[in-house]
Amino acid sequence: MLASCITQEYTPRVLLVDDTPANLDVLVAHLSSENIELMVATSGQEGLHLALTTKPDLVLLDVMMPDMDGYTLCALMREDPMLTDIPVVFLTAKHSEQDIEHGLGLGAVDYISKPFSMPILKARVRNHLALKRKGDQLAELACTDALTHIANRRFFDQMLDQEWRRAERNKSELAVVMIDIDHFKEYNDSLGHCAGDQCLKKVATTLKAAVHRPGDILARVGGEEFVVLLPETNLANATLMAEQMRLRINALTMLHPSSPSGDRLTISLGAASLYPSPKRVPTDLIDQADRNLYAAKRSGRNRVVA
Ligand code: GH3
Ligand code: MG
Ligand code: MG
Ligand code: MG
Repeated sequence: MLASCITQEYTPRVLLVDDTPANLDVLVAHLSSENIELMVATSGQEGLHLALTTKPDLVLLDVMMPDMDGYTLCALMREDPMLTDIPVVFLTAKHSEQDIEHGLGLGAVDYISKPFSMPILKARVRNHLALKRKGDQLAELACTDALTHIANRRFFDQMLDQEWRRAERNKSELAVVMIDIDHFKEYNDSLGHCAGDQCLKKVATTLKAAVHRPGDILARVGGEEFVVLLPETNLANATLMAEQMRLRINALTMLHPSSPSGDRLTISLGAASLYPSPKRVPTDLIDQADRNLYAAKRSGRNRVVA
């Protein structure tokens, strides 16, 4: 799912991992004056668990811990796609040149040796959090359609790939619905490009309202073309969702004065589903939905073909 870090109120979260409770107490006492939500773990294992479940924006990590040392935890985080973007700062008594080189070599963004200056630690934490936020915002922009603010084609392609592999592993069915606005060229020609843009926003919002399950993804993949990715969904349920979308757009009763088929804005939809296997590729699914969409267009528009 697209996280929204651009527009939402934001309190960064920092995970502190240290096996010595007194060290954690000092950090919590000083960092609690910052606009930060703090979480603490007293072992490497607990740190890994909290990182996975809470997705912090920064980890301050001790090195010497009995169950799993900080170097190991940092290396595990770098290898895990869910954790690899979370910056790690080592905060440790180990201060030799080799220690620091090793820690930074594991992908930590910073290495702070004890004893350290609390004001400098705070300044570094602020800087790392600001960088993390910029990175998150860029990542979100790269996945978002600028006009409608739903997912874009890049994000859709990534998710199709990911869900394809997941469905292949789980032997589950994967469905898509392709959606295209009817006679949109005429809409633009008669009402103007600005009205066309407003219409695209309204259609995106209306389609989005029909997408309820957290794993389902609606994206704008072309000028007036949208697609919904529906994991673990059969053709009957995909068709049902497509029909609900068609009805929601009909219910808007948006005027389309130059439409060759009536005076209201409508959409055509093509649904398809399959069980991913090594003999097939994701474009097989998209191509089938596309063929059904064009069958819907040829047979009169404002309809679903599955
Ligand atoms: P059909 O019912 O067969 O789909 O006909 P159509 O006119 O909708 O399809 P066509 O592909 O001929 O035209 C699509 C139009 O969508 C052409 C283009 O001007 C318009 N369009 C594409 N992207 C945008 C956009 O970002 N904003 C606006 N306002 N119009 C767009
Ligand atoms: Mg320790
Ligand atoms: Mg089109
Ligand atoms: Mg069209």
